[in-house]
Amino acid sequence: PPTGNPRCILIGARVQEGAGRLGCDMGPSAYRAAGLAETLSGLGHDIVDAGDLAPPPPVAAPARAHPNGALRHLPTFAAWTEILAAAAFAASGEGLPIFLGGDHSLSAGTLSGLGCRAAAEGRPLFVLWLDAHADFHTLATTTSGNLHGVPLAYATGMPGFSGYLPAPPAPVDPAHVCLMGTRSLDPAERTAVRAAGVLVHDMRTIDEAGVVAPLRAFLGRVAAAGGRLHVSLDVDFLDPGIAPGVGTTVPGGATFREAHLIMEMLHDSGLVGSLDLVELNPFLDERGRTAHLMVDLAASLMGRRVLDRPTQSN
Ligand code: B3U
Ligand code: MN
Ligand code: MN
Repeated sequence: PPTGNPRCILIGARVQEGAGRLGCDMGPSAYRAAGLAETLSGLGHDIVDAGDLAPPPPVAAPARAHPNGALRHLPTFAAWTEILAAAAFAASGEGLPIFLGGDHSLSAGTLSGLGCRAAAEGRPLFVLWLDAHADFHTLATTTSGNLHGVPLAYATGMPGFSGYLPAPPAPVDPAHVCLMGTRSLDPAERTAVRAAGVLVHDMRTIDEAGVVAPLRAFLGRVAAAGGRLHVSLDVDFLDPGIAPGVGTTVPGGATFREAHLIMEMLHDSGLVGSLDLVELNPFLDERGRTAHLMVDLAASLMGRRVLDRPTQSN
C-alpha cells in the first residue's frame, strides 16, 4: 500500500509532430482547464505545476536522411526525446511526474529518462502501456511515418534507431512491458512484439478475462521484482464513445468502468512512479469531455475512491 502522498510534478510537453494530425500541442492547456492540478491537490497531494517544457527550435539540426521516405519530423522527434529524457530523469528524482502530452512520441523521451532513474536506484523499470496500439514500429517499419508509432520500440532498445537518435542509456527490458487494450497492430509490429517477448493483453483478453486478473498478475511481478512502474495512458485506449478527443480512434476500447478499475488497482498497488497522459487532441474533443475523463482517471490513479477498502494484496 502507498505510504504518504508523493509530490506530483505536472510537466506539459506540447509535442504534436509525432501524430498524423495537428492539435495535440493543446493537450497540456486542456488538462489545466479541466482542473487537473486542483483535482489532485483536492486529494491531499502536493502538486507542482512545472509548466510546459520549452520546445526545440522549429528547425532542429537536420538528422541524417533516413531511407524510409515516409518518416515525418524525425529531427524534431530526436530533439524532443532528449528534452523529455532530461526532464523525466530530473523530475522522477523529486516526486511522481505526470507528463501532459502531447502525442505518444513523447514517451520515447520519458521512458529513456525513467530508465536512467531506475538504473540509478538499482531497480528494474516496468511499463504498463494502455493503448489501442503497440507503438512498436522502428524507423524502418513504420509505413505511416508518424513517430507516435515508435516510442516503445525505441525505449526497449530495438534496432534501427542508431545514427538518428541517441540510444536510450538504460533501455527497458521488453519482458517488463505489459500492453493492455491492444486492438490495432500493423503486421510488422505483430511480429516484433512477439519476437521481443512483450506481454500483450489485447481486447480479446480483456473481454474474456476482464482487467483484474491480468493486471493483478502483472502488478505482482512488479512488486516481486522491487520494480518502479511507469504508466503510459493513450487516450485511444478508451472507447471512442467516451473519449472522442483523439486523432486515432479505434472502436471497441476500454469502458469507463474498466479504465477506472485499472486506475484504482494501480493506486492500491503503490507501485506507480510516473505517468504519461498522451494523445489528447482538444481540437477533436467535445466540450472538454475527454480532457475531463482523463483528469478523472488520473484522480482514480492518485487515490480518489468511493469507500475505503481493506488493502488487496496483489
Ligand atoms: N500503427 C499505426 C497506427 C498508430 C500507432 N500509434 C497510433 N496510431 N496512435 C502507425 O501509424 O504506426
Ligand atoms: Mn500510443
Ligand atoms: Mn494509440
